[in-house]
Amino acid sequence: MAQTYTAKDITVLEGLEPVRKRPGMYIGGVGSAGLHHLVWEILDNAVDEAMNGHAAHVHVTLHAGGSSVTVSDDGRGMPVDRHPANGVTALEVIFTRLHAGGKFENRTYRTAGGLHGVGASVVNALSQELVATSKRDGFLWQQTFRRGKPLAPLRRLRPARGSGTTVRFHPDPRIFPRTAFEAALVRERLEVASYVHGGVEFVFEDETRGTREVFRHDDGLTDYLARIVAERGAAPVHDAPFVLARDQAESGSRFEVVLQWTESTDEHVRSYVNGIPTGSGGTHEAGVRAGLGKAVRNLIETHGLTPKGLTLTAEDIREGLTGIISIFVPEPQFQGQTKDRLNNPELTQALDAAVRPALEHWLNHNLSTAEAIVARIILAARARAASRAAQQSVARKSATSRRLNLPGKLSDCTGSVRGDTELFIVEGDSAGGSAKQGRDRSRQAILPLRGKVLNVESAPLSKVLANKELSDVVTALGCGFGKSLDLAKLRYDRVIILADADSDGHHIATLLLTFFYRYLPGLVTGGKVFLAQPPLYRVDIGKQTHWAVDDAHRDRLVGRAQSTNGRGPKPQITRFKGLGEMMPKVLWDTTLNPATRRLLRVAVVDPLMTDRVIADLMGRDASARFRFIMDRADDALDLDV
Ligand code: 0RA
Repeated sequence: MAQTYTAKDITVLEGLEPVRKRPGMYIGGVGSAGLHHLVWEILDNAVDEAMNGHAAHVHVTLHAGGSSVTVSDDGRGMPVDRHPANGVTALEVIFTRLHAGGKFENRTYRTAGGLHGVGASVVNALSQELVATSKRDGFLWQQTFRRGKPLAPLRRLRPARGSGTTVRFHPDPRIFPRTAFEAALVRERLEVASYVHGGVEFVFEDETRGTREVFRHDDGLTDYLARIVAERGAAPVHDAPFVLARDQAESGSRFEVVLQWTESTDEHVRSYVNGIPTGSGGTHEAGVRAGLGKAVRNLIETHGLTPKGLTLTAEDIREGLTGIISIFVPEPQFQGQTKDRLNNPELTQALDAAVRPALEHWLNHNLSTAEAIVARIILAARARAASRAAQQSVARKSATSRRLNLPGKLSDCTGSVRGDTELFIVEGDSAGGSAKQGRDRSRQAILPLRGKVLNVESAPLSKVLANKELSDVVTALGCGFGKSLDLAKLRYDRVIILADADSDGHHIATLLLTFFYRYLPGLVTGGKVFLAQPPLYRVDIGKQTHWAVDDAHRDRLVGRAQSTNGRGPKPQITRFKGLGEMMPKVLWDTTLNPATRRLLRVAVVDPLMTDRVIADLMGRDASARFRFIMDRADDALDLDV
């Protein structure tokens, strides 16, 4: 028995000799990446068992000292039966025969062509010691190897319930200059695996630090997406993400795609192939992008949402998109210097063909979500148009000065109090004068604007950029605009439009809001824009003075005075012609003082509706305006002409 074993042993050693001679051919190198390949290789076997539904737990231990790892799973256990011809157990074959992996290791998906996916025998060949334990058929079975060579035949240890596989190994210091594993790398790999294989529990026990972490996400990629969106701090544009999972039995591949649009100005898509990140993307990402673009364009076309004069590019459609693509294929092909780009050509077509109809269907069945996404895309297109022009203008200006040149008309706050600062954009120079005198100069800045602001909705871009009043506003805000808008650079905590309480004032506020929404949308959606509420009437009742913001407010004040005072003093009502008439002290008391004033925060409740109303009311097409007015004619009760 021992004799026959020795004879067989020699052939086995011959089998693994090439691995020890040229380890780089099998694991890429003997540096840190090669060393960690050993863990990924053993881990992949356990994950595969879980992925196929046979195991629910994968447990990884980094042992004290850092140079030994144990991977165990509660799957079916490695087979221990003997091959009828040579009497060698299946377990021993798995660890001693160089093969491309596959049926013995039960692997469906190879993690990477050439590098990993070489099989447990390669890990065994490069390990000083490896102990394989299988629980199966009512017993615990174990075999120990040294540098790929069995120390003894497989031993039946003791009766045991259940099933599973445990592999512990120490990399060979004769092969690897450094044999200590990095806990952070292992941890990261397990965490990603817990999202990519939703429902499987991964435990990482790090004896080098005495920590134990459990990773488990029953909603897999959906959980991962929620985490990425939260981490990136980008508000989602819609609640539930788009989720697509497909099993393509005939090609042996399966994939999952989750997508969510956010307010972020960039696109963030992560992709994985067989659980391995594909940092440089590849054919799977290309397929998802193609299908997604077509689905969104079809939706926009079907519902007639295309804005006039605006072309939507593929980048506009994907601005703010956050997504994860995870695909499993039996024969992945990688390319690129770091081998992190998937190159299987058939996958582009397969993913395009799956994503397009599914996403289109989802959008059509979630119309409010679809509208929010389309509004986000239109916003991106407008910002891109603005930024292209802004870049040209910046290029022109940078020749003269690059530093922040605050407009001469701005009376900035002194900044003696940190935080909680406000910029008042004030209609007219005389009102600006009152505001300057009445303000709290430590935290309130005043920018007076002369006359009507340019209507950016119907003006060509060249005119918008050349406009002095608007460029003063942008300079004072300091946060850029268009695609280069950066709210973190905003110089104030609040931007407050202070215009007269009459129709001219409303018009000016509308023009400014149009400018903000089109060129600095983040300012509006970020809740930074407010409307001051200056009074329209002064109501004196005896010795008391009250301020009314509109007619209804005035009538309430008068009515209250008459009911409480009976035949008291007759209220004296003064209508302000404009803010300029107001004494600085009065302006402070009624409009500027944070303790007593009222502010309206500008919010966008329905982006698509907002886009349409601005386009209709402020755009060049007068018939849209006419329709809007006629539709609402019945609501206008008191036309004060
Ligand atoms: C081949 C056949 C069977 C199990 C496995 C391989 C197996 C391998 C590994 C590696 C790590 N964990 C594992 N778990 C299972 C058994 C097939 C059967 O029971 O019918």
